[in-house]
Amino acid sequence: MRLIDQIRALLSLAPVLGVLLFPKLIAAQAPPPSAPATLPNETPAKLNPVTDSFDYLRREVMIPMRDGVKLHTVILVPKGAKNAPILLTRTPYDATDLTSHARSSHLGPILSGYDNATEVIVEGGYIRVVQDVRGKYDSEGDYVMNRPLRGPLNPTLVDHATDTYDTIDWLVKNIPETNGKVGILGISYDGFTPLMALVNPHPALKVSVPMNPMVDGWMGDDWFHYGAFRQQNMAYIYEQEASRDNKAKWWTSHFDDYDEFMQAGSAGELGRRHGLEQVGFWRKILEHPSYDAFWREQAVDRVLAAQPLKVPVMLVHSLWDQEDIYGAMAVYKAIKPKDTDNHKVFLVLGPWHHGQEIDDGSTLGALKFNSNTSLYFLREILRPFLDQYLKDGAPQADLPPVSAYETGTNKWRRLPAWPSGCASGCTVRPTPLYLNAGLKLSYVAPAPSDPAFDEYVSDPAKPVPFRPRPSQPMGYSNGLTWSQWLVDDQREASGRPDVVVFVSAVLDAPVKISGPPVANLPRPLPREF
Ligand code: PG9
Repeated sequence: MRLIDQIRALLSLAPVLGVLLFPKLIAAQAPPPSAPATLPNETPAKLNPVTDSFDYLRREVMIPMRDGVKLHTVILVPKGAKNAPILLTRTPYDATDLTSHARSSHLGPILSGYDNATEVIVEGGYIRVVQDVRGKYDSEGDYVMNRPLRGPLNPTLVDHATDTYDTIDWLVKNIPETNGKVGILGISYDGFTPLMALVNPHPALKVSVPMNPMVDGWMGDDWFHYGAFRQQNMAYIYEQEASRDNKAKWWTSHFDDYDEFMQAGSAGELGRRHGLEQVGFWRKILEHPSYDAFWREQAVDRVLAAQPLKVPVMLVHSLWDQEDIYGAMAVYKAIKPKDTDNHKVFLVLGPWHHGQEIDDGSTLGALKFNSNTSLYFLREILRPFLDQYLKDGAPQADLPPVSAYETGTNKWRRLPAWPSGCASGCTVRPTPLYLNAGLKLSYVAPAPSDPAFDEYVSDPAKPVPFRPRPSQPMGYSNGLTWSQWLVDDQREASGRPDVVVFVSAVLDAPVKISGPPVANLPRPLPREF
């Protein structure tokens, strides 16, 4: 074999020879197969939050109810608090989220937003407690929409009244910084739970503030308005019940909700296309379209009318409440007669949309008020009202039975009762307004010779939308104006041939309309075709 061939043969054996002759050298260059490469994990096995700089303490506990179910409860204690009262909210809308609105070492920013009346809580030095109701988010148990009281609609041993009692009992025994006094407050669904708390209340419950509460879902709160089903709530029902943490989201096939509903043809069909019959409350809606025992027996105004009034209540109502315009006034009518000494039932009527009382109350749509009506409510009405019942030694609040904001004059009125269309001591006389011939609105009743009716053709295939299209979904974010629809400019609809508009003569003096308007509409006379 030539020398060059011998050299080539050796070189071809080099890798093998290398391993045989210099195993250590090879080994040093690459780890043996048994020891995989590692790079230390930079995430600690358990992070210990450092909150020395915080002005509050955060505790999260699972409070056991009488049936053993534990409810997730967030407790926020101002640092250094002693003998501090507790303000409790019980919510189906995620206690963790409601107490984490900002990443802050200060109590105010993390509370800002829904339900919290932050100014009152923080400036008042209250201990803030927010709890996931049974069956939602981090609480255990089963969820039932607006869980009825124990009884014909709820055969179990537990309801929101018992869960509130058990929660308060635990709080006053396990929060050393408290003075043992508890107030409960909240908006909407979270305004429904403060009403449930009034049934067999815990002795430590000293005050309840239901704001824009859900009271009767068929008559006028959320689900129906006097029987007219509010289809836009289908998304809420789906998201609120399809999963414990609301992660299952509703979807739509049209930008304009009007098209979505018209294309489906009916709410039932739209529900079927979303699989909505899988959630219990939708099945109950389908089973109970009329005002039957299912709705009557859980109507909170009826429930409370049958209960003794043991705890002072401040009902907060928004004059333009686009979601629960019925509830607060219905409860006021039901329980006010029990308040014989005028010291237990208070009512606030503000120029707000749903929940605006804890937001900016300077304007509503095109309406401009001369001040931030919400801040006035929080500081001059709610704060003294809560303090007097919850803070040791706090003064008696100088509050009238009814605080009503009078739009137009932009004044808060102190009234003895509601409605009170005139000074105290007089009887309230409603002023009739008549629909006259020629589409005239008048204080004068139509003459017998006037035509008996006006008429127009209404095409069910072209229903009149309650808002200008494109019909936006419900919601408070992304620029949606859902909250303002009760103050929309409706001139666009008034031009439709299937919309009749009655117009008064030009007003020659200011007109004040207060109290609940009552519409007496004769049964429509169907035309024989
Ligand atoms: N009352 C509000 C609501 C309930 C049900 C459907 C839609 C809205 C609320 O609790 O926010």
